Amino acid sequence: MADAAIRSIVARQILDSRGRPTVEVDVRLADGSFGRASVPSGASTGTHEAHELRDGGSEHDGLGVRRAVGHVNGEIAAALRGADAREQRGIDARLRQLDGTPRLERLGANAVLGVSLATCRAAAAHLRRPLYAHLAALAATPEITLPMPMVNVLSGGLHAGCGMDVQDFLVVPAAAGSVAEAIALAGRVRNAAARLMQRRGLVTLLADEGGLAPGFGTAHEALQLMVEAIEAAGLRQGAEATIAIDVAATSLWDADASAYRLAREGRLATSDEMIAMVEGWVRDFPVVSVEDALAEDDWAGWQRLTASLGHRIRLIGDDLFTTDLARLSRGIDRGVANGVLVKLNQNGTLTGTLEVVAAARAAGYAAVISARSGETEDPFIADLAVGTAASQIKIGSLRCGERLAKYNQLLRIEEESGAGFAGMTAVRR
Ligand code: 2PG
Ligand code: MG
Repeated sequence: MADAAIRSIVARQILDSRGRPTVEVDVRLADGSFGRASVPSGASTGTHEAHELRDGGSEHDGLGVRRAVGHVNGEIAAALRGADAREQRGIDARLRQLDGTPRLERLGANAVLGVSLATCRAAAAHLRRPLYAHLAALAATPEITLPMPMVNVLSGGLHAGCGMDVQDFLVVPAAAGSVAEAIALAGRVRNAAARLMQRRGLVTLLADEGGLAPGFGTAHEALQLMVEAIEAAGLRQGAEATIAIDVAATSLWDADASAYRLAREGRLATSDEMIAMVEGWVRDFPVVSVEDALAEDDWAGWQRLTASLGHRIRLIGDDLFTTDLARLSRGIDRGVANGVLVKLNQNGTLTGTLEVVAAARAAGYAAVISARSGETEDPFIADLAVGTAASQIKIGSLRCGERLAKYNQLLRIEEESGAGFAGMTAVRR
């Protein structure tokens, strides 16, 4: 067996940050090199995502992943034994072929992705390269950079029980000259927001991504608090700290009513009313980026939204594109959005994800690497963001071990790689 040949693949069921089962995979090569990776899971998911295989039944409320684990330990391990771990493209193609369905429904995208990522780590160990450097080689990235973090401050939607209609309000620390500075500035804003909430008698317990959940009735109130927090942190809004929003509008879409249901506001909204609402935010607040302002299949609305605001702010497609090359290509052809949210488990393989980043770059779309609301302590996406020179990264708030694992990895990479910081260049239009 050649040194980089896969000797063994072992999967197990572990828990994610919501205490739900997920897949962890260990890959060992002939020379002893080792790679381990685990798979995240979303709450506000898109219909077109790769398939997460769950067991059903009563254990773990039906959310067990023992079948996916079984597929790794059985069929996948047998098929990949002896394969060269450095050949990521070939490994991922083999995994897709083995599954045989477009959305990895048979083996489970959670099984396939775990193997794909653990193999990449094992290959990096074999090559004695940091993971980000191996990823840069796989992605043929001309020059690696550190991404601008967009840090969650206020949470609603499916990430916070007492939900606001809109899912995420994030701070983008424009004045930062490095990741370390960005984290420090964002931390100041987040802490200021918590103090302002406490002063108003609001509970400051944490939502799924470590953000605060004030449960406001309108986005306007949340944006007002964001601006107050920025100023209380001693920063000038717009110049030194800006705001990003993830509406996660797919979860607001009410198919029966054929409209967006803003439950907290107590009204239904058409696509054009949603667009008008976003236009108002951009007019009144230092908003530089809005994700999923409309639902995953509202292509006509997305076209109008992009025509109205695409030249002023980043419009990012998450559930819209689901890190899928065909859907992103369709968006690029139709002039829809100008950025793509990149989530490994929406795609199902590393190679497929890198293809999406490459297509985005070729079209001048921003690539924003993102965590899921259900995460593990695996920091893979920090290395992915650097290795692909992604302009932004979205990890959640500066709380919770599964989030800090990624922020801390960015800090380590910044120190050891000497790579430059992307800053606001790709965030601002
Ligand atoms: C999103 C993500 C992360 P989830 O909507 O962008 O915030 O949420 O993982 O629940 O899809
Ligand atoms: Mg989103």
